[in-house]
Amino acid sequence: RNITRPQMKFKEKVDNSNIPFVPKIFIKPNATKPLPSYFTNKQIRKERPEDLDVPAALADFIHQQRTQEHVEDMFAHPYQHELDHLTVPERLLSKTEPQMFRPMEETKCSFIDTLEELVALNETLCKVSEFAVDLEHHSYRSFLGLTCLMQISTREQDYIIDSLELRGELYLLNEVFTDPDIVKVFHGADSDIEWLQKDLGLYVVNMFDTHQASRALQHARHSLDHLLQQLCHVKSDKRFQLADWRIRPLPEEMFEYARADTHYLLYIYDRLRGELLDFNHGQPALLQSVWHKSKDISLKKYSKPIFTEESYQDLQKRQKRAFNTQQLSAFRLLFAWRDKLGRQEDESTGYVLPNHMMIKIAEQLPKEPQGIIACCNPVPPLVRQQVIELHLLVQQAREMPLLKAEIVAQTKKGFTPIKKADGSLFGP
Ligand code: U5P
Repeated sequence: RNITRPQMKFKEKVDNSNIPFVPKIFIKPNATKPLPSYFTNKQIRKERPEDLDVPAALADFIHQQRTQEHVEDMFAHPYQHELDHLTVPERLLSKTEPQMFRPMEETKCSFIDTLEELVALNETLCKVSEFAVDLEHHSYRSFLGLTCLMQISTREQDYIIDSLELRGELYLLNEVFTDPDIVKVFHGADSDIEWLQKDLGLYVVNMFDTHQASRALQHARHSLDHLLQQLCHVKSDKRFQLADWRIRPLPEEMFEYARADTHYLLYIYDRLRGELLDFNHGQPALLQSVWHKSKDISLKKYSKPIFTEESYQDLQKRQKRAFNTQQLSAFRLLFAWRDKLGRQEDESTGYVLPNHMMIKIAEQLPKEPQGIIACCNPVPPLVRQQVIELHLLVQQAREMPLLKAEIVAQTKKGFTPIKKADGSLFGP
């Protein structure tokens, strides 16, 4: 099935530049400290050099145009102050009777893909004291990834929000997401918090992470599946976890799967709060620690992958094999090529050229373009399209002089080093 790229319809183009991520926020509901002028003043924002290749340009830009204060504002967590001063109210630290979830069959589930529906949902959420949230994300056909769906459940109803369609409007939910009187329940929010910032400009104040609760309770396993089985006696299947969530209209099965992720979560939250209190004979210390851990996760800041000349090292260090000078050179060149093309075409680096193929090319240093193709199965479309360019990079790497020890090692494997006209030695 051919899925049209959702990025094509985004009103605000995706920013894959090497400029660090700046929060997408221009209104700050529930502020106890106002948003810095950088975000509210359109004029200042417009001056951002969107198309420049940084970090060099970023450095210039910082020096020329901004006071240090502006720069700190730009990269700070917009709700740092509110989160630092958040205290857990008494009612959330004391024992309450768990409220049973409603049977799935009797619960309404709305699909939200218009601004009107979103505004109505926001109104509904303003009136509740807690709701559950989860996201589905796609990371293969996009450089930075795409938040495709947001699931929300109240005690009454489930909602599935098309966060591709409403990408530019979902910031409206900051009104409830940052309201300290409304608890937002997540399971394993680490990635969710970053995705909310990256795609939707959303922040969370007053969050409870059931994954952190499960850890504090030293359960045998900390997955949502496990909690669903233990506490709700429902069998979940993770068949669609890695499905392509960009697909529209959303198939019935995926719709049902997505809603189950939040449908039971408020009940699980109730039960785990009870367990955390029981664990310490009614003392709230352990429960308090889960609120704190959850707050720390809310304080996480999304940061964009920034390319530097050293970026390749992380991946290279994870390899067991030792590259010689030429192989390492090829690896660096391929890594830089892949990063550049991924940003330009808005594709993941894994789509442009998967790690194992990149390593194979660097290792084998094919003499012919056909040899590069032979390292890849199946051949990624952009590799096929740019095989001449790739071949030039491999050739460039082959021109690097090998160290004496590397030549000796190669000779032992049956290769004969070649002496160049200038006397230096060449590998095979
Ligand atoms: N996800 C992964 N790998 C995993 C589990 C989840 O990439 O092993 C991503 C998927 O993109 C999925 C999203 O859409 O996390 C949310 O997962 P869940 O919270 O619905 O389980």
